[in-house]
Order: sequence, then C-alpha cells, then structure tokens
Amino acid sequence: MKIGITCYPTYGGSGVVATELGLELAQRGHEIHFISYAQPIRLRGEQPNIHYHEVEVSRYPLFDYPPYDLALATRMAEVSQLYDLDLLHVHYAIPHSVSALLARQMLADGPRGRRLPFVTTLHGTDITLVGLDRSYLPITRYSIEQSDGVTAISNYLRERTQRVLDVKNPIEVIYNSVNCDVYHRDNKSRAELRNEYAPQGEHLLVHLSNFRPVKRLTDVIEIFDRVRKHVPSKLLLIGDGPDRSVAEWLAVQKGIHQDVLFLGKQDQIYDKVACADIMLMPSEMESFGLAALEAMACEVVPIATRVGGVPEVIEHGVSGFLADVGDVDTMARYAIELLQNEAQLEQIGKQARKAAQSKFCATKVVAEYEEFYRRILGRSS
Ligand code: GMT
Repeated sequence: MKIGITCYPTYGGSGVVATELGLELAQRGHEIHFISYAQPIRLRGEQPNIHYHEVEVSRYPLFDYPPYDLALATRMAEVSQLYDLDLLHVHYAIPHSVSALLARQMLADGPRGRRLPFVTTLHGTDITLVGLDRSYLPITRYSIEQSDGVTAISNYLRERTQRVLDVKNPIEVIYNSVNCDVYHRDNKSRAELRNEYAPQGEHLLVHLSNFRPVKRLTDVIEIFDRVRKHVPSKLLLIGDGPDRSVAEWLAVQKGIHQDVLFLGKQDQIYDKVACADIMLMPSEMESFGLAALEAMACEVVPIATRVGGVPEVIEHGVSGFLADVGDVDTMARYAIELLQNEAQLEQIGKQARKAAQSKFCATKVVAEYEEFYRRILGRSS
C-alpha cells in the first residue's frame, strides 16, 4: 500500500506512535509518505520506502495566525496525486483530520475525480482537552464523523469520545505498540550508563515526558525526594517543556538537585530508559501512557497513576504499580519497597516485558493497522 502519514513531528507520544508505525509499515514493504511541517523526531537519515514531504507555511505579514491546516490540506492533495497514495492516516484529530477531509474533497472534485480515504487516530488530548474547547469541538466532531475509519489508542479513549463528543462513526481500538527488539534490556549499555549516571551504585529512577502540567512533574520530584531518603538513588528526567523550571526550583529547594539529572530532549531514548530500575509516570491524565509501555519493554517497572487508559497498559501488582493522582506517598512507598527487594524488582520487570510482548508488540499491532487499512480500502473502492 502507499500510505500518507501526518502527525505532530515534535516531542509527544502521538508523533512517536505515528513515526514508529510508519517505520514498521515501510519494513513490511509499504511505501510511506510523511507529510508534516518538520521531519518527525524519530525519523533520521535515508530509509527504504520512507519519504518525507515538508509543508511550507507562508509567513505573509497579514497572517497573525499562519493557516497551517490549509497548507497541510494542499500538500496532502498534491502528494496523494503525485505518488498515487491509497490512503491518508492522520494522528491527532486537530487539525489533521480537517486537513485530510479537505484534501479528500479537493481530489474528489478534481479532474480525475478520485477518492482518497483517510483514517483518523485519536490520541487523547485531541479529545480530552482540545476537542472540548468550544472553538474546536464542532469541527473536531465533524472531521471524526467524516473519517473513513477512526481508531483510538485505548478503550478508555473510545468510550470517552463516544460519550463526550457523541460520535456515531464506529471507533476501533488499536493499542499503541512498542518494538520489543529495539526496546529491551542490554546489559552492556546498561552497565555503561549506570556507571555514568550512578557511579556510586545508586538506584536509578526515570521520567520521560514533555513536562506539561498534565504530567505533574513536581510530583516526580516529590516522589523522588521521599525515595532518596530511604534508598541511595538518582533521578533521570528525559524531555523538556513548560514545567521544567518549577521542577528545577523544587529540587533546589529540597536540596536534592545534584541527584536530579535533566537530560533534555533526546532523539533515541531506549538506552536511557532501559538503564533505570523504575519509571515514574504520575500524570493527571493519560489516554494510554506510551512512556510506561516503552519502560515495560525494557524491564523497567512503571509506577503510575490509575487514570484514563493506563490500567489497560499496566496491571497493578503484576506489570507495575498504580496509585491515585497526587498520592505521592503511596507511589514513593511502592518505589522504596521495590528498590529494597531486588528479587521483586527483577520479577515485576520481567512480567512487565512479558506483558509488553504479548499485548503491545509492534508486529501484532502493525498487522492490525494493515488489516484495518484493507477494510477501509475495500469499502472505498
Ligand atoms: O501527553 C502528551 O502530552 C502528548 C500526547 C500526544 O498526542 O502526543 O500524548 C497522548 O498520546 C500518546 C500516544 O498515543 C499517549 O500515550 C498519551 O497517553 C496521550 N496523552 C494524554 O492522554 C494526556
């Protein structure tokens, strides 16, 4: 198949999911065309079957708000025509599904009158936050209803979209996935990185996000502060975003800043995640929690909040631990107990990887997308 993929190319789970999906599909022989304003962060160098088409957004002085969605729709239609794409797959409804809808309409009304179906994958904040803003809600709902196929990354998100947006178009759940060959424990690189980050043999906790308020970065610091009082440990913070300075300030106030390592945004994160013992994900909301899944594949035990789709990813007490939002004492207690019991830490880590392999393995999930695309194409021809 020839598939156009659009996503937010910068730091964020939906862009990562879209890029990894495109890479897997390309490996399986499909021709993949990424259409976006920048090259997706995890897409580097020349790769077979992968093409990237940049969307140029005009900065004409009249435009206080450059109309990216229109430039995207135009590029989608051009690329689809030029490379004879079979379908478009957009990740994150706003504004991508609206642009895809316009592109489909342009091609249908064009000289060849061709039909270009599009699939929308809902990721979370496109529904739970942005989609509920009155200025976006009607158009978000409309573009979802108009999609030739809709998927959501968890049962939670499907139910929430149906309930809150009253969407009638069927929504299929296709979970996010992880490539367990890439995300795994590599003892050599793990030893090297632990030597670098924790030279006195301390335990390592890790957090990975875009540091937005929904991630509750200060809870990560609070949890770590409690853990550090009982177990010698260091905290790796991967990512960057609006809450970085408040977290830095809190770490300084608590006198623990020398043990909190801000690693910034990283292109490839698997080795840095895999060298840790525990991943902290105390988010206010997660429709899925991709970072936790990536940790699980690396045998790193996730301690997270019981919100949104997270319980579909982490089975409490089996593949990680769950607590209520803001309950930093309980999350710290789980971490301390695990770090003081190496056998349990190792056992839960292995169970976490097993869960990642059996339920969320990229090979299985990519096949589900292929099958979904075929069904959409069958219906559209
Ligand atoms: O959570 C974010 O800040 C980023 C956002 C995105 O769209 O990039 O993440 C959402 O999509 C991820 C990939 O499907 C999910 O793993 C996250 O749980 C989801 N975030 C929320 O629901 C808050």
